[in-house]
Amino acid sequence: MADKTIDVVVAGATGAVGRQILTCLEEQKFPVNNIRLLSSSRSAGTELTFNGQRITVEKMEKDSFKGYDLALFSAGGNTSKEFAPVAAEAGCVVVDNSSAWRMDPEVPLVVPEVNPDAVAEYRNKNIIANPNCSTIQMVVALNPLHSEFRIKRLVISTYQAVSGSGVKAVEELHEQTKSCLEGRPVETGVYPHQIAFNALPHIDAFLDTGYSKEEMKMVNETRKIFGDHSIGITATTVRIPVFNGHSESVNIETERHASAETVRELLQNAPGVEVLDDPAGGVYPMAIYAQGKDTTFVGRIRQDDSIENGINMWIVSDNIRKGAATNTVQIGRLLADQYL
Ligand code: 25A
Ligand code: L14
Repeated sequence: MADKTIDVVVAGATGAVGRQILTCLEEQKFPVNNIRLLSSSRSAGTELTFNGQRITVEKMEKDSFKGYDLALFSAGGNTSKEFAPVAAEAGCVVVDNSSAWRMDPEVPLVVPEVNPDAVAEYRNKNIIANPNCSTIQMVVALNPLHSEFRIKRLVISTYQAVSGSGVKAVEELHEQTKSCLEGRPVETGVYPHQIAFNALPHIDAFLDTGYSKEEMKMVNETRKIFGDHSIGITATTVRIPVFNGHSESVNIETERHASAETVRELLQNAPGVEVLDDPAGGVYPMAIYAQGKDTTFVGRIRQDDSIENGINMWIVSDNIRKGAATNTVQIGRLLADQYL
């Protein structure tokens, strides 16, 4: 229903993603009627601004969701496991940013540019999952190639910003950088090693296989979003000392042949994508350029001559925006327009 207004809860409102969700609701002119902001007891009482109004953040409780239509969650996996079913039971549809529900076969995992129709499956549990940031930007860029040429295999290396780990990680990079430059000892907290002037091949926890959970999210979530479990996917995910914006090197093997020129043209017309590809002229996607934008930027598109049907590309997006808040609010919009 086009003219209806929605009563919205933002759970984890004080976090890096939660604050961005508020901005995205404003920017996308989401038809908000009442809005309620929730956090842990640590941040309850904080005042945040939404559409020019000061709103006091409340501690999330089991009865926080009654009478609300839509809850946008970004409060970490454990919080989502505990509270998303409570909100869902109260009749409030949850769009969840954490990894808690993504691989539940009854919960749709949605990127609006790729599988918008999956939103309808929210009815199973009243929960929709928002994918991992690295996965979202990659599938936005790869969807047109998969449709046209069918992707057989992906080899991925990521260069991920610290903002994905929240506000404290941003402060940690800041402090460590200052300490290094001023010759003081470096203190670690969020990350197991110094992140300033370093690269850590370590995001989220390691599994017995030697892969990290972040790497396996890229494998499993990509297959689920494309609805194609035959795609071979292998990833190495790396944290680098960038504040915001994830970059990815992706090697793609397709079933049918695609020239670099055809891929470039295809992506120039793809929703949510902007091609920046004049390397000799210094034009290619960069984290500092993607910062603050909702677009997924693609460049360095070139043939991989080591195999018959191969393409290499470089994909960059703002991990807090399209990788999290923007995508969540877009899913909320699809729900609001069709079902709420
Ligand atoms: O488990 P997952 O799913 O893998 O997710 C792990 C983390 O990833 C982020 C998110 O961090 C999450 O904590 N994340 C989730 N989805 C993401 C995505 N798609 C994603 N990142 C990128 N892409 P975050 O910083 O974005 O958000 C954390 C928010 O969660 C709130 N929260 C935590 N436990 C909660 C809860 N809310 C309700 N109930 C709970 N039980 C959290 O609120 C935040 O809003 P907060 O009140 O705990 O703290 C927010 C502010 O408080 C400051 N702060 C926190 N701890 C301390 C502190 N200050 C001083 N000392 C501290 N010890 C922070 O500065 C922050 O601003
Ligand atoms: O959404 O960068 O599963 O530390 C959890 C790890 C988001 C990024 C998720 C990071 C990720 C986060």
